[in-house]
Amino acid sequence: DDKIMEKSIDPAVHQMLDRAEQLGLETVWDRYEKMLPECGFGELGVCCRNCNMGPCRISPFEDDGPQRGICGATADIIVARNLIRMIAGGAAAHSDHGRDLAHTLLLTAEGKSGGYEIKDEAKLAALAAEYGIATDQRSKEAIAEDLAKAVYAEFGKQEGPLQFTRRAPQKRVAQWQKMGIDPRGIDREIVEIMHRTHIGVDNDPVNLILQGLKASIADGWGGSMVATEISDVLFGTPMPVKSEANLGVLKEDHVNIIAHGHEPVLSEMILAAAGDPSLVANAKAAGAKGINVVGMCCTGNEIVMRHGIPLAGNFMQQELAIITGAVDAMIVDVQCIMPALGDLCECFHTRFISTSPKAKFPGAVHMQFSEESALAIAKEIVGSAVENYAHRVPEKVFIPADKTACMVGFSTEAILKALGGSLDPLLDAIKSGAVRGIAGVVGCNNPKIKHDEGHVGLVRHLIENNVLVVTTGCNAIACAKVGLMLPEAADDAGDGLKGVCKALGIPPVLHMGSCVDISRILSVCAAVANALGVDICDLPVAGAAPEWMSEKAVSIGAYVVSSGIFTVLGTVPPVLGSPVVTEVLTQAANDVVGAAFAVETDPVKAAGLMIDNIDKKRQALGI
Ligand code: NFS
Ligand code: SF4
Repeated sequence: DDKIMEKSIDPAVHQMLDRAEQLGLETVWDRYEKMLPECGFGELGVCCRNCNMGPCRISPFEDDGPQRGICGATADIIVARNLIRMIAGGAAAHSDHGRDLAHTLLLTAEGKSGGYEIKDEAKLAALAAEYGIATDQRSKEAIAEDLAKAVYAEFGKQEGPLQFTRRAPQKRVAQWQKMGIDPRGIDREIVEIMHRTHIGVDNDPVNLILQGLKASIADGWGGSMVATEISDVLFGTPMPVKSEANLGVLKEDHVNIIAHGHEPVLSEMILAAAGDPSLVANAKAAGAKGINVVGMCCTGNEIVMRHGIPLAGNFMQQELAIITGAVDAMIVDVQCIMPALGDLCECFHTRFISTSPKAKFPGAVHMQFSEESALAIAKEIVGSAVENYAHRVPEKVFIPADKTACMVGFSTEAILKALGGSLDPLLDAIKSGAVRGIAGVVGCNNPKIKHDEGHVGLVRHLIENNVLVVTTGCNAIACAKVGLMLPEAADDAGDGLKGVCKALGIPPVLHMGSCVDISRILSVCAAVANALGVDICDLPVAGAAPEWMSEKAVSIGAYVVSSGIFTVLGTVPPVLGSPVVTEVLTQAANDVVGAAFAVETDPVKAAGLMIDNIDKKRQALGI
């Protein structure tokens, strides 16, 4: 019906929402509607619970209601504090993910991990060189041990700099230093946000925001970059690979396992375990044709990039996957996993399995994962899924047919390879105008926006206007589902971009990975800027998060802008209650970091803002 059609552009979602309605099941869209109208104070960012004299909230009407919190905090102070606490949450999530990878690398180097190996020695050597670690005549384990310890130390450092920040052009680093936002230790910057936002500490909105930017840089050029680079060392650097995306990748006649969450440390082992001959034999003995592992959200991005494992869907589809009745196990680790899954799994045979000591869920069976005995535990988990296949209720199974082919795996290294080994062909295409510029389009889904419409509408408009799109996260999954990640999609692009894509055999929308892999986008931008002898803020590039919702996305937005890249947000951040914070983010940031935010909920208009910015940069470069 019409109401369902309004919720998403995805036909698989329409069918599943229809199915949910028939079965009387509630989803994120229903809960969103029940929540309306959402709290106006919260929307403006003017409520504070940072101490127990409150909670306080500032009235948006100057002549009616309190204009200060009980401690005297103004709307500007409260909004700034709340915003940077969001950055702290996001930076902590990404960075703790990075820390887990460093830990796994260390265990692997010491021979203590239960099944991991060092898969990319070239990357190991390159990173070792970056850290000044000797590689001559040394075993990969010895090099990896030094690298893991050096990377581990980045988190607890008291004084900077963070090594990977030095990939940024010198001008950028100098600007960060001038503004006092060149991060020291990753953890230190996050802790300092929590300190400064405690009652009675930092009460200057601009000073607060600067600390937010500093912590966000420690995320993008620190924790996230660590997560990406060490994942590549352990699991291999992604190279182009074909796969499929959408709920149709579930198979009626297979044991279906969804790996959902974020850290490849778990999903890589689940994949390894699913290939175990005795488990496959068990699946067959139970009447299944085999074991079908598929991915969801960023874990999905990690394993599709490295192994071509299909993507079941993005954030808003996690409940719908359960409603297919065909999922034998939903295996999760951390981040973006809805606590609603527990109740929903109880309506089906699906086993909801949590694995991280950091993330337990109502209704989940907890099978704690540990790196030391990774493969053994992964086999137990997969075994539990296989055993559960027998409990599947055939009448409850409904899998939409929709799935779309995609080509993914465009790491920085893969892009260089596609270009023939150097950035020159890309730079030439940008100079000639065939490629007008590059846009990073990333981020979540959010029921405030018609599912995937923000993503796809924006990306289509960009490529039609010859802007090459690089993407990660749930945007990448949205693009994969509509076929934008096929070389043939070049036909949907403007003539210039189309020609370049056809010549190189690449799609106009390049899948660069999970959200921590936005660090890959930063590395590419840094390399391009360094090749041209300019700063990142001089490049014809722009960023967007059309349907963002998470604190991680706030940190991402902050570090992308801090890196000098103009960024458009498609959902309104909770800052409009503060004129000062709004002005700083949308205007003054230009003077501080050479870029700023814009908010535009209309995807075509948002693309227009990005294109205008790209054109301005081209003009300034004289191209
Ligand atoms: Ni990113 Fe990935 Fe998706 Fe948003 Fe969540 S899965 S880390 S936060 S919802 S893009
Ligand atoms: Fe209210 Fe100030 Fe306490 Fe916040 S810190 S709850 S504004 S008194």
